[in-house]
Amino acid sequence: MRVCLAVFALLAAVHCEELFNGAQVLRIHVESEDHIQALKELEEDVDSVLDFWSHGFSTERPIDIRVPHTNLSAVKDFLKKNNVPFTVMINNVQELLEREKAEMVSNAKMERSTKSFNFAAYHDLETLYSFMDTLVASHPNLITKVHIGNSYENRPMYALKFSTGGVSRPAIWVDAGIHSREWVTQASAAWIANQIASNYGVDPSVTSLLGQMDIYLMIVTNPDGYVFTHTNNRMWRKTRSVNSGSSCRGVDPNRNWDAGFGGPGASKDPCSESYHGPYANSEVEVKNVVDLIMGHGNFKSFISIHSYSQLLMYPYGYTCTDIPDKSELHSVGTAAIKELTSLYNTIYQVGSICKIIYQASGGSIDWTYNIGIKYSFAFELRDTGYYGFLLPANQIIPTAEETWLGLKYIMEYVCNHPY
Ligand code: 0X9
Ligand code: ZN
Repeated sequence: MRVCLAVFALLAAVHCEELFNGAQVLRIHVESEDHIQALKELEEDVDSVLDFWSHGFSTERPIDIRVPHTNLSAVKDFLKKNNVPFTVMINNVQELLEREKAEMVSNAKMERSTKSFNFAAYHDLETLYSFMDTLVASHPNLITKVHIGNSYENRPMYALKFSTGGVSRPAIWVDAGIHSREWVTQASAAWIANQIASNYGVDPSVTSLLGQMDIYLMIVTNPDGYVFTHTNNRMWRKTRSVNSGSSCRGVDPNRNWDAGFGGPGASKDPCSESYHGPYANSEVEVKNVVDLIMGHGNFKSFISIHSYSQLLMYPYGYTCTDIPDKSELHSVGTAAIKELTSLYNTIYQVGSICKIIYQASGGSIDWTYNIGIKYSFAFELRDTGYYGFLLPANQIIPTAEETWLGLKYIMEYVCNHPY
């Protein structure tokens, strides 16, 4: 359901916000090939109405689907008729959204009066961007803001570059928020940026790491989508580009990289949440990162942060064929997760994208691996689906803290294993 407000200023503008009253998230437990067939039928019939929070079907993992109130009884009847077992994970999506919004409003008030940035809260793009400026201003010898280009809707895209000198030093890339609705990723990345800045010169391992390598951290990799999640639709995942010949907007920016582009695990339907786009790198947000990586030429590691599911993955996604470095990346991943889990006992799984979740083509880390960036990983942060993308803000800091331990392990390993 959409609610539109007419705003009369100098020009009349209409602002519509998507509401999710009575919408539920159903968790489906696929147990057989018949169940998979039934789900495929459901997906084909109503892909643009249902929102598959997990893409690709397997008996290994549950499948979470957001179902609008109006389709709820039909979908439940369909599942029952086909004997597909399911449970209700989120009873009323709108209720969670309203709680989240109320917290953001009261936090913003608090931040205005105390002139501070609260890491335990979600923020809009403007606030995240001004946080970046403040951080850069207070660490001018360590951090620079690199403008890597603009988004489709012309918003600047910034990476924070942590560097203690040198020319084109070996570097590590970390990005968050390429899927805009994965809010805990942008929020954790902000905390991590601050952590790197304040650990430099204090924590010997961070100090020595930055003595040898640079870190590039992009907190908001899909700024248009992120703004849209605040203004119009909290569930927006894709970019905001116009698709010619369709009224549906946006491309899945994690299906748009030049690795197995257009293959299995991506959709050719512009209305799908996993639409791969007209051609590889069609999305300027992807192209800007590709150009930065190619232009730099000395990235040794590329780490992409998503949510949710609590996974640490390595290539490939577009094929289930093992990569040549599988055993090394698997053991690095396993050791990284051991660090992560040690803090709050958050349980993670490690594996290749294709084997651990589903086949997904056109993903970022497959492309970086194929151009020679061996240490390519993707995280899926908390949780395992209780809140899914709507993780309460009081879990931001614990999520960021544990993720940092995993990340730091990978960074140190990369630093100690030059290639
Ligand atoms: O489907 C995806 O793109 C990722 N899952 S999510 O729920 N965050 O959308 C998994 C793919 C991971 N692959 C890469 N990051 N390359
Ligand atoms: Zn994602």
